[in-house]
Amino acid sequence: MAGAVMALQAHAAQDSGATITIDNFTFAPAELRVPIGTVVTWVNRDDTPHTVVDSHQAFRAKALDTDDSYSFTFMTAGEFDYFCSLHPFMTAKVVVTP
Ligand SMILES: [Cu+2]
Repeated sequence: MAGAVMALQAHAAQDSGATITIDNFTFAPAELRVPIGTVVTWVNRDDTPHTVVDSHQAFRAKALDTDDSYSFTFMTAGEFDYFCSLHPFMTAKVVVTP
């Protein structure tokens, strides 16, 4: 049991990924802080299609159906405001730290 827990922690330390869940017309977390080089994956858990569009065109996902996902690797520090182009009231932010 202890070995399994340690293996899981080792995997998490090597994995430079983060996940944002889309559900009930909401991005969660609303603000995600990650270091440069992180692969951020958005997963649509809603029963409605959503998109992920950066306000400054850094990235743009096509419409994601239920359980579809989209990944983007952040190679620049800064604040990335994004929204769903189908429901522009859905807004959130990724903060990339150097
Ligand atoms: Cu949407």
